[in-house]
Amino acid sequence: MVSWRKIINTISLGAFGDGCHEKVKLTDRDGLRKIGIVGNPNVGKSVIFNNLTGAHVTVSNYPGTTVDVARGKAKIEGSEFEVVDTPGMYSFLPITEEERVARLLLLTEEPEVILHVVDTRNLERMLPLTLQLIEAGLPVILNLNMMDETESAGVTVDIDKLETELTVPIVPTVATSGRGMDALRKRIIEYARN
Ligand SMILES: Nc1nc2c(ncn2[C@@H]2O[C@H](COP(=O)(O)OP(=O)(O)OP(=O)(O)O)[C@@H](O)[C@H]2O)c(=O)[nH]1
Ligand SMILES: [Mg+2]
Repeated sequence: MVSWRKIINTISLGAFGDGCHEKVKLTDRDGLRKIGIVGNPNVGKSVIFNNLTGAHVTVSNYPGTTVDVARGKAKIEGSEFEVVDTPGMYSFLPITEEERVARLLLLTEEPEVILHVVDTRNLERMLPLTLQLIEAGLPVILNLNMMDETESAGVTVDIDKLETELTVPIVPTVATSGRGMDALRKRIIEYARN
């Protein structure tokens, strides 16, 4: 299992943007284990978030910013998790305020699982972020979303091969219809157990 402290401590503070005051652990409120949802804008993160969480969702500004962060709870095979829907990011090296917040959330809140949601139609454009997350030592599951649109576009993905290359679990979904969501929950709980 990845040591989060180690990652936080070894990533150069310069990359955080404006200083070390941001290295605050923000939520351990109920001691729940966390799932962080990340990915480019408009790939289906919030639909995945809504599928995973129940009715009790809170949306608040990330401290000191105008960026909204949604948090909810998911119960998977009897284990409860806090799920955090992070703002869209193109890169793990932040440029926009949204990207900075997304990066800080990942590095300060220590999710046990990072769900990287991608629009599979544009997989090639999205994989660099997957690689950045993996290289940062984060516990990534790659979620190939929009599989309906991908299939309609005639694009196929060799999931087994990609899984072997990336060495992280990969789960295809259609978030809007719920297809693949049970498999996603299963992979999350397996991953969190390891
Ligand atoms: N066809 C199809 N549409 C989807 C799927 N998942 C999400 N969508 C649609 O894609 C659009 C974007 O979904 P969101 O969940 O808002 O995307 P997001 O990643 O949260 O976007 P930001 O919060 O702006 O970063 C919405 O219109 C969804 O209904 C899917 O699997 N298939
Ligand atoms: Mg969203």
